[in-house]
Amino acid sequence: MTFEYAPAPESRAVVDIAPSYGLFIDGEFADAAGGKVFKTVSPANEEVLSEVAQASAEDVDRAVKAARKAFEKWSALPGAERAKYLFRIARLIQERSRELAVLESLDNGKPIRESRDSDLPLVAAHFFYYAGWADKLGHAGYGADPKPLGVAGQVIPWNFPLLMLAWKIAPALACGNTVVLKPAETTPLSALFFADICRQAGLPKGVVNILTGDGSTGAELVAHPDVNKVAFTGSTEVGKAIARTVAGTDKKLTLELGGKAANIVFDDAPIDQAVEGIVNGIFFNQGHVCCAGSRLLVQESVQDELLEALKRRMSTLRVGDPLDKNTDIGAINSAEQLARIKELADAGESEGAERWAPACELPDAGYWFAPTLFTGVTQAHRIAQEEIFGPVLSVLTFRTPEEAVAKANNTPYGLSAGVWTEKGSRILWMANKLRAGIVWSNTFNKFDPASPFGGYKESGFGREGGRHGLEAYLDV
Ligand code: TXE
Repeated sequence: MTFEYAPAPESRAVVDIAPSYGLFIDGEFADAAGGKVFKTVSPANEEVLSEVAQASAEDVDRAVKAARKAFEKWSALPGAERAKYLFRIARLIQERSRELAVLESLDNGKPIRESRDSDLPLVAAHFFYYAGWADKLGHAGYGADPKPLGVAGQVIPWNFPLLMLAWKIAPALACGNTVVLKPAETTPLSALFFADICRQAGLPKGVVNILTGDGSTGAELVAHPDVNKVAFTGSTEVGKAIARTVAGTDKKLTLELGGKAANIVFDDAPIDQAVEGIVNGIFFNQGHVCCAGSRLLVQESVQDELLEALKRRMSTLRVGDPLDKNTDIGAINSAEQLARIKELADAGESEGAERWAPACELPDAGYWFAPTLFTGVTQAHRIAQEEIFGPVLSVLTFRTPEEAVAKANNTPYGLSAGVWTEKGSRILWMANKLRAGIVWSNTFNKFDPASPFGGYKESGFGREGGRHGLEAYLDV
């Protein structure tokens, strides 16, 4: 099936993208020492968006020194003064959210409807929320006068570039730390735009430093001896490597890693509502979501009815131009990620699961993957165990709540889960039994800056968001 929809793209002319960007160190943009650069492309058509500096070890050192110097004054400011800067940043994000939403969709490939209606509002909300804490840290439950840790080295992924930046930077600054942040190599642009917002907000020099670069820059940053706190969101593999680097030092560490969430549907759940939740759970942001509901566990008695409704709904999803307001599923972020998704989907087929996708025409250029469903999946299949991080749903069945819990918990991960049932007592029972940091009921992918977020097992440790998120940036 092909879809015809009004071509009403949010114009790319909304945002000015410079042909090249430097590193943001000590309040100034500067070329990388050694002059290395890399290109960032739009995954929707492989167009080069800009050329960005690749930070070297020398740049990392310079940024950490700038952050260290800024820490003395920043940490000594009264909390209410730090709050003023954070409120100013939050308001500037709101004022410039149209530009930022377009930039994010161009660099990442996500639908403009999502960057405009989900990412950007949450980014601003995060800064507002933590601005509110800056002068109330003595009331956070960590003692009368908790102290900031110092310089935070933060490494973030490409799936929610600006939102992950907000999750990392807002609490760090509210608590009085200074920051050196490295965005992912495929999505550096919104972080550089944010650097400009920091300047516009009058943030003192060196409080926020942005180093673009690849994994080697991230590795230099987390290993730097003058970094006091490391915060990482990304793959479990790199998270483990970072944990090894940090082990034996006095750095504090929080890790937000992968997931393989179960979305569990009981036979008494309203089917239409559950279908919407399942679709949102796995196809939001092309499935590039650590808490994505990538395994559907459906009670056997409603399997046929649910799958029929789900396939009908999947057939209405529009895949295409991220800047088109009607698009539901945008581009896969990179050729590497597309290859990973393809490899796992092929493994699903070769291991014996049944593959289904609605007919949809994918653009010729760029990186695309149709929304895909696998039935007949067993717990041993790779697509039931490994994070695919793409628009691919694996369906398993269960008969009893106990079986649902056992299957849901049978992965190395423990980030999130969803429970669909009309029975309140069952929701509470399930929430206690599921080894997942977040359990949604009769909804999915709901976020709020006041709610702590984080996982069990190989999904990492530490919590971001809410009052609990302050603890990662304070000596208590
Ligand atoms: O992640 P990486 P990738 C999962 C998802 C995806 C897989 C690989 O399953 O398919 O990871 O994605 C920086 N020291 N998630 O390769 O490499 C890197 O430059 C320090 C889940 O993109 O972990 C980038 O800024 N930093 C996840 C960031 O780490 C290093 C989100 C993430 O990249 C480094 C992303 C090193 N040695 C992927 N090597 C989630 N939890 O949401 C790389 N980096």
